[in-house]
Amino acid sequence: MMLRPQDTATRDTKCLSGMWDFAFDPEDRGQTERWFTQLLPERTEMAVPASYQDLSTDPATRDYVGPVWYQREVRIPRGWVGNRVVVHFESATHAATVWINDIEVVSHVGGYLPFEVDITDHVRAGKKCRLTVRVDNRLSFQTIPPGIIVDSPEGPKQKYWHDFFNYAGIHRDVWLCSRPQVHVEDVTITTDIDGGDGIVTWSVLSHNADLLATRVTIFDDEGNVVAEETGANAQTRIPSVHLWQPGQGYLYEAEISLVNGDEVIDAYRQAFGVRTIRVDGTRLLINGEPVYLTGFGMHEDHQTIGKAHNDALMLRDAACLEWVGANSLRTSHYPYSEHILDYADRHGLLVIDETPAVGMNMGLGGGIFGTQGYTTFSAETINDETQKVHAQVIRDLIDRDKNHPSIIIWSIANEPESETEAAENYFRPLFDVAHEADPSRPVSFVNVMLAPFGKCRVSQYSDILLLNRYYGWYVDTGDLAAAERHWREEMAGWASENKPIIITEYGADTMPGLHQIPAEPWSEEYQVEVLKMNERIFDSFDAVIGEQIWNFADFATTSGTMRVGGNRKGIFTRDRQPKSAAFHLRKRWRGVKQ
Ligand code: BDP
Repeated sequence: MMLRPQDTATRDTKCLSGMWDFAFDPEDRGQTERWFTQLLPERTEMAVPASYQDLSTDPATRDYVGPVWYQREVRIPRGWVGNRVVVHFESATHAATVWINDIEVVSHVGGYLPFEVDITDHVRAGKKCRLTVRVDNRLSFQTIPPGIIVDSPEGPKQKYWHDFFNYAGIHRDVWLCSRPQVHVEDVTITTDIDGGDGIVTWSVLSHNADLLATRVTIFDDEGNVVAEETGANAQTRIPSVHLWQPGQGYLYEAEISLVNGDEVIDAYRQAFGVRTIRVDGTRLLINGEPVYLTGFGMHEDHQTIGKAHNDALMLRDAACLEWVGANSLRTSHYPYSEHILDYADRHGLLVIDETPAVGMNMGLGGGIFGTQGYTTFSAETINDETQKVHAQVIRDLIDRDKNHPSIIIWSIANEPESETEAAENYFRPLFDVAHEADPSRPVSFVNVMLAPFGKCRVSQYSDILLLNRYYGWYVDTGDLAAAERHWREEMAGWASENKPIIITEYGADTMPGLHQIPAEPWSEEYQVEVLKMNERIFDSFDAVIGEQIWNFADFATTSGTMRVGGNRKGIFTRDRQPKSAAFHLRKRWRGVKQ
């Protein structure tokens, strides 16, 4: 339950991004030595937002395991007297503790979702305060995603089972916000269609507003009022509604006001789109019409800034998506910056929104990551406590993202172990958690090749089948005839389930500039051949309603003999230039499939 920082008639924001003081704390002394009470010892400078790993040329920075400290001075604007003052973090990876002057005000675990705290009692309008944040990049079996720390003579090493670099730091903007003492705390908007009209239903939660009325005014995208209604839990009708459609992200805005007669005590604006989502047999219907998804699993990953959000780089990604004809993406393998979802809302991109539950499969990658020999689900590894954290991250994700029309499916995990009884017991309740938190969208998880058709015990709970398959790469490497035969056999099984199927990963590592005929793995030609082989299969099964290639762009990973400067399965390079496969896709996606 948390609204976004916003400037309205009753709310102000001040962005705290920029240069901060920064210090490593390899011996974890900062808390006992009370670093938050003073200027950080041995401090350097750090940019916020950014991952700190790639800003230095020192390997110790890149491989650092443990807490780091961020600090800056903040002046509370003098006009904020009488308001609540809140500090809001869009994300800090993976755990953070925050102090205002000498007082600890909040701790949060989970690297990809926002948190905030009301600091009114610790600050004064017009005066300065010291803001200190301890950010910890360590993963354990009780974090999502999981990892383990291995001690060594050189110091601790972080191991994990997911295939992207463990970037850390303050990755998104930090905000100082003001809001009235009496204020809106949460809003949930759902929509339906009745003939040509839109039905908009909302539920507004407020703090201390018992004596006030809740007024909801709905504006179209030119700012005209199209409906107005009073009530914290109410409904209204938009006559001749402009629907939110794939490729045409029409947005309305609801202004939620707490009013005392004519006086507006608090105002918050929530964008929304009017659209419906329904699964019907093997079809996914948006506004009653079947959709076919084209696009990618992506990463928040860029040169130098790592996992930080940057609007300019987002626009370049968006331009590449549009150029190649993608109408969808998956936020593999964690919740992305809300600004990406806003973009998707405005442009009608379809989003599969994923939790950070990745690398929960000890059958996979142990060889690559050098961490074999664990059991995925056990009292000592991924256990009941992890499951509680996982349930909470599902709730928090849905709470943050529920009002985005672009989100059409919740993915509760990527490629977990799913062929065992332990996996079934772990996941069954998590599907309920997601359905309870949001009855309006399909819930799924991404199935891995180790749990093929007939073996997977978790996909029975999915509303839509999301499959990752590397025929022609990790199996039948270089043998596309066998790959096609095996893939077709397996697909026939899944297609008999009478559920829609989206292939959420397929592809091949490709070194840009490596050319070979006949095509062999790693060449640009082979990547094209792998796509074509997959497409022949997708086009011959009616139940396949989407194709998302792995990956949109090359990205950073941990070191490994199968990773050449990171994962090279991108259709674009890490600096967002096309490989040959991009031209093939552009023809396919901008032609027949749309
Ligand atoms: C899948 C994972 C993805 C990896 C990909 C690969 O879901 O994170 O990057 O394979 O190996 O197992 O390229």
